[in-house]
Amino acid sequence: MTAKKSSNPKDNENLIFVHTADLHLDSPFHGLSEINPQLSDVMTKATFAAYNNIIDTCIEKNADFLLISGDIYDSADKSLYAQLKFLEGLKRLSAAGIATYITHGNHDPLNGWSASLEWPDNVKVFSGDDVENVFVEKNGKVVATINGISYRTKNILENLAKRFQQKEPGSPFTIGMLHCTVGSGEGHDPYAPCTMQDLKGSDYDYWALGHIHYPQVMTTDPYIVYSGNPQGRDPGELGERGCMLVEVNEKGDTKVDFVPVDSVRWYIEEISVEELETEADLIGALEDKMDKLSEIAEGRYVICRFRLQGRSQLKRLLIKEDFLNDIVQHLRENYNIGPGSVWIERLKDETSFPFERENLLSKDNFISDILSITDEICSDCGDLKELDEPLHSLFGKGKIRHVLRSFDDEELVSIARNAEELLLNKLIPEGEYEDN
Ligand SMILES: [Mn+2]
Repeated sequence: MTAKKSSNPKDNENLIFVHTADLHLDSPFHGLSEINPQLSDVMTKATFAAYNNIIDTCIEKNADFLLISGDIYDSADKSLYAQLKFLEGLKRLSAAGIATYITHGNHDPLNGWSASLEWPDNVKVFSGDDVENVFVEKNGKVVATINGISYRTKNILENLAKRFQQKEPGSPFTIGMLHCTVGSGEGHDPYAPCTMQDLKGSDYDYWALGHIHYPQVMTTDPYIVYSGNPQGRDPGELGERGCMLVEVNEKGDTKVDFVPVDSVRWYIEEISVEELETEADLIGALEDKMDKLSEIAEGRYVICRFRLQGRSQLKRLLIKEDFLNDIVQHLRENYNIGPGSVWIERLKDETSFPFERENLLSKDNFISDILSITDEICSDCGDLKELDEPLHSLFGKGKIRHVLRSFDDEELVSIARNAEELLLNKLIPEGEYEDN
């Protein structure tokens, strides 16, 4: 880092900034448009709505600047519409005297297509050649320094964290901006992989990271923070989403607050059917959960996947053709598009009959034979492969073979277990569930 006379944030005014990343503007949404065109429209606009809420937050909180740590756009060949919307937000910030600092990530590398748009003067896009260092001045004093680097191309596998120079003693509040994978980064492509120690070693005060979509403050000394993406886009991006509001006082004490900015929220909820006996009980339980979600989401749109779990006689109803579909259709018809309403994305049956398997297995009869055979099949790869053969003659034909590859072991085990359940249901009369 270039040596330059440093100073702390000025006495009576704190340094305030907002950190975001992974806006993924104009992310495509599939599957909803035919079932619910209105909600599909809300989803299509949701990434832009979240971005606008971030701009509003910056203006309301009188922030000094906004940091965007990569993946502004969803694809390298970003749409012109997304770029124009993005520019609108930057202009609003600029008019409020708020600067924006941008690093690009794997979804929007510098070598992708960009329209010839002119950014406002106080927008800084970090280069992809090397780490750049910018000083932030406030009332004639340097109050912060920001270091960052963009992705030149998508596949950056270099540990970019090692390129950042160490903070020199006496430097002002120092920020690093990077789109990277800290640690294992489970479920994410390992772009710009680095360790927590790489980041700590630079002695910075705040690492504004992008790439991992789940918001998290990894450590507070120093602050190593993923803001997460400000709008969840599918059931893999659950719960509240937002940006980080950071305030640093004259002593350098730092406060980081998560500010939700999402307009549509995704949930996956488990419902136990153990205490439920009738279809009315089940619908009641679903409606209760939907009311609770609507409350938690504070007026946002909610999309939820329900997973039914546990052992219950209700299973006899759940396996009836179209039983679950009818419930979903009924609850969806009661859905009124509007903030606070809950849309059921899927209702998944993961329940089982109320048999005590261990108990049945301990006996010496036809049923215990069936259970032992299933156990044998499930524990032996060779037996599982044999199971695949007859299934393949069903699914390996015609057009379906283009979409359905052969089953993996996990799927075969689940097919065998389901078959066992159906057999037991046929073999054990309803009244005798409890006695077995
Ligand atoms: Mn991303």
